[in-house]
Amino acid sequence: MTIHRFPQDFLWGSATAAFQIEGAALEDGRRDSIWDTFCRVPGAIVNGDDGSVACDHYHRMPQDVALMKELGLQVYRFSSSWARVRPDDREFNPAGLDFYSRLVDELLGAGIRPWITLYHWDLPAAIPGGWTNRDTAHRFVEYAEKMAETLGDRVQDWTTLNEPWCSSLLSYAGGEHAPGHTDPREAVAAVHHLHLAHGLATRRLREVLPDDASVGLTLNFTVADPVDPDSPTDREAARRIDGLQNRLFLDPIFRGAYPDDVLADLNGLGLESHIRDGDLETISTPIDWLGVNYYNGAAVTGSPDNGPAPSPEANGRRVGNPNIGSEWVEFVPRGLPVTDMGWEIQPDGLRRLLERLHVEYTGPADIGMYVTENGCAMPDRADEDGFVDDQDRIGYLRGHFIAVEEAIAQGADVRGYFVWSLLDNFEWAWGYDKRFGIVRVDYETLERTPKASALFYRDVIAANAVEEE
Ligand code: PNW
Repeated sequence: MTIHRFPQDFLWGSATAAFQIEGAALEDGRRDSIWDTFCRVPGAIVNGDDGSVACDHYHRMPQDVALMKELGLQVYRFSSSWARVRPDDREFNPAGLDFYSRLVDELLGAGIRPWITLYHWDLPAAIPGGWTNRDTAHRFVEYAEKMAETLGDRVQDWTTLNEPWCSSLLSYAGGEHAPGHTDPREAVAAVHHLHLAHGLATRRLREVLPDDASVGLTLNFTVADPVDPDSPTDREAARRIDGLQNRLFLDPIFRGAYPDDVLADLNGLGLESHIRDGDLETISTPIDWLGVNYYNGAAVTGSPDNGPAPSPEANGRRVGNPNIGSEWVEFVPRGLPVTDMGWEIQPDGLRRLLERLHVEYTGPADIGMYVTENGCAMPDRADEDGFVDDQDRIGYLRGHFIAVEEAIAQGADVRGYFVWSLLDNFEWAWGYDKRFGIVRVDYETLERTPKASALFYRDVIAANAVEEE
């Protein structure tokens, strides 16, 4: 039997996000985020679900941290809710700041390293124009500074943004995420202003935080393979998706420039009109690590001659297409097994992604990577005790752990892994219908029950190794 061993100082953890688990949406001074208002749009969220209670983590935080300790987690990736910390975009909310301060103390008391993300999508609804407004980047810096002043003495690792692709293209062109717009011009404005927010905040965090603090950001990646590698159209489809979903976010940060081919694909949407002198210098402020979120593989085909593809159906609702300028690209199922999201399970895509990022981006920048999210939704099959024997999730995780180890063996500098997610939680447009947790949440009683995958993960962490099946 082959055993894959990880480097001695490899960090094992799990991840969540504020809006997806906290609940207490209007308690202790919190006010609406764009996700609270989006949840009230009829048809926006499956079953009309919202985040008002979620996993009730806001009230159950100490027990949740105790659970993390039982599972042997070494690091916990969470996000702070901007809408809780600065509810009306005016005064900071002491009760909101206090919640994160207590969470950090609880984690440190349990011997778990806190890993904070400042923006995991719950923008205060009070901010006019959202990310189409350049000023939002400056509001973000003020919030980031306040968080650093409050937690900088105890939190070492800081993430500016989670998945700006989602908060720009999927939110302002795709319409699937808040604020649910379908305007490609708004989407490119959001891309640039999110980049700017990241760069400005990175600079400010470095001024406020102690010297040994680390600052990075998390991107989501699509490994797009051409359906037929010999077909120029399929290769062109793959280039476009790689450009729009990966390089549009990597290149400004690592190379201080938007990729020319992507600008050409987006021609006419006005991305360049938002760039001011010095912006790209700000955006390319060096970071200490790159967070990599990977869930699935994808195969692409299509032809521009067929014109833009019709808008996809999401949750039975007509929405826009996030692949602006490349709407004709089609994603084709390859017959691989899929998760409950319908996403193709392809661990090898993660290995290839990490190796490529190391060679093209993080290696030259002399920084490491963390897999900040990886995991899968699987159907709920609880027995009468609430236990889920999720062998399918164990198989998914095992395959991806091995992929990470193989990438490390090939020279990729990967320093940690966070499973998404600790708990079943509010899966955005899919509400509570999709379950990503290694711990089951009973949404009637809010009881937590570790699934078989949580016990498997505990053993992997303890061994710092995983066996091939
Ligand atoms: C990420 N897509 O979201 C987020 O960071 C998590 O909050 C989320 O729960 C997790 O992945 C699982 O979905 C994404 O449509 C949501 O391509 C949607 C997409 C990608 C990432």
